[in-house]
Amino acid sequence: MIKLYQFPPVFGRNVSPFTLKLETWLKLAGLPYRVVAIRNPGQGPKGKLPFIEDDDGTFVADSSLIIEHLSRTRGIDLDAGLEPRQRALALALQRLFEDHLYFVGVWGRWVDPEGWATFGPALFGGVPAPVRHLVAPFVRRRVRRSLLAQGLGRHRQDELYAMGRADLEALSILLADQPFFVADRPTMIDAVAYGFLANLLLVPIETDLKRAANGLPNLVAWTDAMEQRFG
Ligand SMILES: N[C@@H](CCC(=O)N[C@@H](CS)C(=O)NCC(=O)O)C(=O)O
Repeated sequence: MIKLYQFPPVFGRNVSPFTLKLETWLKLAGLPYRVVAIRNPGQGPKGKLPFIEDDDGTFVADSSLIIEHLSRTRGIDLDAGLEPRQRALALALQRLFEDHLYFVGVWGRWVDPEGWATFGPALFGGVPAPVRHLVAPFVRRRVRRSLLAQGLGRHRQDELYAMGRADLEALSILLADQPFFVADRPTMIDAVAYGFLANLLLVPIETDLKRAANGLPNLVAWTDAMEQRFG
């Protein structure tokens, strides 16, 4: 069976958007898998989670490359039959989620004092006190440095959240009252969208970004409906 390496749950949930995307894709594809919880992404081939170990012992890292690998080796294509325009829209949306909105969400959890006040204790609460006081600020500083290197971490928080809000409003307009983002059935982009929107809306970390998402009723209803089916 496919072994899926990912972080242990926090708040009883999978709080990694990329890993939740992959789990949702696996459920949509009907592929059985076994979760192996690890805390250190450095154990993976690319230093990030998720990664998988396939039945033949092959390790594959990166949610999109894993989906490509599994689609090829299992002969599964969730996007079969999509028109070029639907595929193009799905790709543009995926880039919005993964290469932009993701980093605003990381800021909300790790840098924004309001988000960190809940996320920090939930993440590091199990670590014994003396070590926790060293490890939590160390990891937080590392994440902040990574956001600076990525570039979005150079903005003021109000500027950054305004960008995130614009992403969410665009998503809300594009989804409109459709049941799924680009087709009349769930496709890969819905796994992506659920991975990110569930992590914003259904995780108890309050930030201005989450409040902005909560102001968009169709995104909230869509995420709740996906949670009923795939949560
Ligand atoms: N492009 C990668 C991104 C994976 C990623 O950023 N994973 C995060 C968790 S959501 C991670 O491992 N972060 C830990 C770190 O960077 O040390 C994918 O699609 O899998």
